[in-house]
Amino acid sequence: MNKCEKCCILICSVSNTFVFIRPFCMGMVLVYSPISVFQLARIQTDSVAGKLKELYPDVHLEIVAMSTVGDKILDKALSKIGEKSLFTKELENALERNEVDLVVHSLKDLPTSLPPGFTIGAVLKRETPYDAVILHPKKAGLTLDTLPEGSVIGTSSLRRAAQLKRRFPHLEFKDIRGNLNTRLKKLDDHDDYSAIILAAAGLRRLGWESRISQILTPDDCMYAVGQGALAVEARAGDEDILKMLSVLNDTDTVLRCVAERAFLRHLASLPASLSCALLFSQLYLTGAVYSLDGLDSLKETMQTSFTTENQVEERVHVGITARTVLTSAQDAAEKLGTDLAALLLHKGAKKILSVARQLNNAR
Ligand code: DPM
Repeated sequence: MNKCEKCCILICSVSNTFVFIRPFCMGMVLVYSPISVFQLARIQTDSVAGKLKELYPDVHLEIVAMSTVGDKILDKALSKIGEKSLFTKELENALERNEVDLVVHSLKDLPTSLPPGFTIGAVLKRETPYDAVILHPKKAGLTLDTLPEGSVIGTSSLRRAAQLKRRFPHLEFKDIRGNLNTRLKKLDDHDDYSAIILAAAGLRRLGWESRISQILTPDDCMYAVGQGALAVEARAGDEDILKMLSVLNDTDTVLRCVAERAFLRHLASLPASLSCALLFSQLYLTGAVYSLDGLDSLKETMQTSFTTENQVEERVHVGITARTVLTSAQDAAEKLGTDLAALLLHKGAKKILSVARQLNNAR
């Protein structure tokens, strides 16, 4: 089957699973049964595909599922796997071989530096970046504050456990593995956990919003870099595809995520978390690092303002090529993230992070 120059393929991934979408020229008939290994990955792919179809009605899409090395390590917490590229390598290989043209990811699962030859061509409008509490049905009506002493909360995120331990010292935190469906089942079918913590965005996309009993604001738990935003990866030299993708960019989300990813890249950290707001051309970034026991922490806030200088250049910021967003604003956002990380490092973040790293390796 010939592929039109302007046609492309999307791959979608969320932590464990990846789905490809292949758009073909108008008039080409496709018979393909999409396999959805992981429901959330498929939903995210469909949403990006839907937007592309609206913008480019002549493009036909095909969805293919693919699993990766990371996919097969189900018995390990993400924090222990450490290497985010385990979830992206096979997909990038497929991109490189021109078998596919686009990959849809949860931005927070993408490393802050991509391998040469790849770029994030679009960052879509962020859903809520906050974490959410899902209670065991028997605990209905309670909150993290009112759950009894010693209640067990399930999370494999060091970031969540470190912050929540500090904020709610009467609770215990235990690992919980598997994809979101498995975790909900583990919560509901047994009495091991009183509640679990998951990203509100993932729950919303899956249509499980009704299970959210509490949204954690940054005072309780700051979120992960890029949480809630979808990113589309492509070949860095693929002009046609990058042009197609650029219209999907959401300016606010791009600027916030550039600052967040610059912060993480400079910190190269474990439980780094943050909150970020963009108001009237002012970008505010609060970043923090926590020790795993939740006892030690450092938190700082910085802000920057954007000039309105009308300059859009081809430049990559922390792996993102956002052609529709002012370069000067992206430069300022990247500098804000780097400066905030440098400030935390100057104040002693390194010590907290190296202890956190050792403790995590020993777990
Ligand atoms: C990353 C973390 C987790 C995911 C670590 C963190 C949670 C790991 C776990 C980097 N990726 O947040 O501190 O609980 O074992 C992931 C989810 C989503 C994307 C699920 C979730 C959906 C939300 C989104 C896993 N990746 O965080 O509950 O698209 O941002």
